[in-house]
Amino acid sequence: MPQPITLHQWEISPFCQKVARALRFKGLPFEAIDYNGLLATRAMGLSRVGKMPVLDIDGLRLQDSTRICRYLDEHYPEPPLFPQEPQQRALVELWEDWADETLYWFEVYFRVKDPEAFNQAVEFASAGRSALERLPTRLTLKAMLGLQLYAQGLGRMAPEDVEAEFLRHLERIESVLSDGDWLVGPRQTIADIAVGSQLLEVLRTSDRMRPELLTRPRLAAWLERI
Ligand SMILES: N[C@@H](CCC(=O)N[C@@H](CS)C(=O)NCC(=O)O)C(=O)O
Repeated sequence: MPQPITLHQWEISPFCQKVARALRFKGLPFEAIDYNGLLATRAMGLSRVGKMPVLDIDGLRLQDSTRICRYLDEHYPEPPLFPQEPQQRALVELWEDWADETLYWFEVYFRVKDPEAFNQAVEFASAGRSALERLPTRLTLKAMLGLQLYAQGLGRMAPEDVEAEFLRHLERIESVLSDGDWLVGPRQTIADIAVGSQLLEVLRTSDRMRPELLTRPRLAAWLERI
């Protein structure tokens, strides 16, 4: 009998959403466990790295969305997340890495710097837990994300410069989509899922950036498809 698949997650994490989308793309049923409120401390013990997502599958415990998606493609090949053709595969992997390592920080930036978006993040991260856990959750999120943003560099930039860089990224995606429905090749790949998971979270939380995402017609239609 196949073992159940368990996704350990924070609902607001674009990396956890990326894995959930990849599992749905493959038609693999899974259970998601949220580590909201003070349960977040337990998430640290799930893997050596301490970050989420973590996936339990086939008797293994995997950490890191990129490694998880690669595993899924190797063991559950249909439909493929990565193209077979080496050049296309390299492009897909570059998009995925760019989404995870660059675009992610803009998502964090808009979440932390916009008070409404931050309140919403605290609500999501406290769902299902005692009201007493809301304040420590708020303080931890603020300190952790604020510190990471500062260390990464975006947290020290002028807001108008961060926004201008983000809009340039959106323009690039809009340009690439003039060539077809998906970022690389004729089919949806992990490139679309990784980039889309970051941008869909910005769309959900940032009142300020939402119009920028929705007024670029090819980008808006592509987000709809994801
Ligand atoms: N490269 C990792 C990044 C995962 C990641 O940064 N997850 C965040 C949540 S969005 C996290 O667990 N942060 C807690 C920490 O940095 O300790 C992946 O793709 O899974």
